[in-house]
Amino acid sequence: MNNLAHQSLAAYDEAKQQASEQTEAFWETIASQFEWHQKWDKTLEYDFHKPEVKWFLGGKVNITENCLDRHLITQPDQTAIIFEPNDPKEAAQHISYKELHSRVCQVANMLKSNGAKKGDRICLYMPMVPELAITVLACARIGAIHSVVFAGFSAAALAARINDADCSLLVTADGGFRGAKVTPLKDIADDALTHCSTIKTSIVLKRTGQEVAWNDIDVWWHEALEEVDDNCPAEIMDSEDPLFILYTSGSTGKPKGMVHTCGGYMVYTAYSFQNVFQYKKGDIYWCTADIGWITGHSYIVYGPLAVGATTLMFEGVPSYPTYDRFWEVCAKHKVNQFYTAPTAIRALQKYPVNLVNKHDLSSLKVLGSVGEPINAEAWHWYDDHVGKNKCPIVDTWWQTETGGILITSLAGVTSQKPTYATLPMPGIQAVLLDQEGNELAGENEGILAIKHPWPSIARTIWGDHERYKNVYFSAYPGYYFPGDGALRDAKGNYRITGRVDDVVIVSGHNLGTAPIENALNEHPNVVESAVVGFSHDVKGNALHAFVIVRSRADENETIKNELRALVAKTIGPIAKPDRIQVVSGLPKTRSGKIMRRILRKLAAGEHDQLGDISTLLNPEVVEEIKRNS
Ligand code: 7RM
Repeated sequence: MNNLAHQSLAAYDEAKQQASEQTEAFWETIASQFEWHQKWDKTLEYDFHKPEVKWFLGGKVNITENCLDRHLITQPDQTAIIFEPNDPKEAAQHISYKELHSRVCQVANMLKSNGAKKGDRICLYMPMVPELAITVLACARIGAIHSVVFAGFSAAALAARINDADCSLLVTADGGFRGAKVTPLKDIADDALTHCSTIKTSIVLKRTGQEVAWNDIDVWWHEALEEVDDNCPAEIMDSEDPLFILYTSGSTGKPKGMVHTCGGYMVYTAYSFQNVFQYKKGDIYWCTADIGWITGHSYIVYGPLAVGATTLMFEGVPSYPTYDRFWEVCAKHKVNQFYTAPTAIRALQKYPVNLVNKHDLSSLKVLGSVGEPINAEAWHWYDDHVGKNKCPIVDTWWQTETGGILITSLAGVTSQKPTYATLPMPGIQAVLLDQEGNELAGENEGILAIKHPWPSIARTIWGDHERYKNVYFSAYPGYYFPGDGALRDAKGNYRITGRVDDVVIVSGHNLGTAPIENALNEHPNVVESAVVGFSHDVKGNALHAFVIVRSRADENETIKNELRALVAKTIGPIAKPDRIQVVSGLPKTRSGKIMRRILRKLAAGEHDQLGDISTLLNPEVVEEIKRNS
């Protein structure tokens, strides 16, 4: 397994060269280090025009044998999962590989005895407890396709996802702890199920002990588990059989069920985990994401377990019981690699730095960032106060659709550059395109695209291959189009500048909203901003800027004039927003991404057409924006 790792710049350069000159041979070498029931007979078949991508064709594999069984021989007593509960007074749990294997097999048998079989879709609506990771793996064990729905989503969002994939089984819990709040998961699931006809059984884990209503289809987890043993041979899967569906929001309302498959996903998540974080045997690795997101799938569960790592799962939130919980947990478990999101860093940065400094963070070796561009201020705060300027920071760019990290530095191996994700991983052919789809050379700015498939690219959108083609392969034929813009320095380092599907045409000029936001954010009193277009009699479209200022006292005409001047100076007078609205927050998804679709509706005055806003992190700011517009 350690042959996956490039531990020096020379080894990295060599891998990169091989991966670009003999891409298939490169991935064959990596893939050979996993356990296959039968080796593949063709490495890659693809056509981005169709589009179709298949890796390791004819290979037979089960990802759980690679994440569990093979470690039983080499390190049965090694901790696989450390569980840190929401309440710091509740004891942490350490689950060894041996125990995890046994519990996964038991749950797999429980799913089977409740009717699940290979190819069935199973919806998981659960809190961040070990049983969630165990159920994910149990599905994979029996070849059932898991669809994890983040436990912060509403009944309507859950029902839509269950129905889209015709799930036959639901696994949920009575409730979930998150900070001072208790989420009534079973109540929400019951509500959702009144709109779903395909669910035959709902298995309910007892977590909070709260009272719940009981229906004919409900089964208690602990009772069902008593009926089964832990002997469950792994289902032999084809490389290209679906492993899971994970929904991601699209620019239209309906979520896209991205489909990932067994072989390629396994190979790429393990390879990227090993190399990006430079994990060493015995290290404690912590990714603060929720398993409801792709980051949790790839870099809490599958990637780390595939390489035999110890992965920490945290049930709570960074602010509970106090704003130093992250640092307290790092010190308590002697975390070596810490991977979080810029939105969390920015939130914690507002509190006295003593909250960081009072904890012993000397175990930290590597810091990671994911989910959105990391601004310079947050990058340096993270570097200075958390990493004490001795931990490399990996700024990892990737998507639900890419399955794994595509652009990043490798911790301590390749150079970092603040606010830059830096270089494409070996085997990843990133390019910059202009609006017409011509490749741009050298130092430049443009639309990010990927030229050649990598093993963990999503294969389709569940039930809608046409949409998969339209969204990712039609704008620039022959390329995978992720929807992000980027700039590239003379050394080939990429800085992701933001989404490019938010282009507004003002008086015939194409304006990316991301560079305008960057200009607004340069103002010392601006914390964050979002710019959207609205229709305008004369210009066709005009710009509406939503701006969060450092202090409400800064809200006056002077700052608005300064902001207009700043945009005019940085981009040009044409980019000056017609409207600048000071707000206390921006509507965000639970993973911290600004919901521009909602801001566009607000800017257009279409207050009644916002759709379901209950899945937002902060639905209350929408009300505030409405009141003040
Ligand atoms: C992993 C994840 C994907 C979108 C992507 C970008 C943005 C993610 C970075 C980033 C700048 C980064 N999956 N994004 N990572 N932007 N730098 N390091 O977040 O499907 O939920 O979102 O997130 O816009 O297209 S995701």
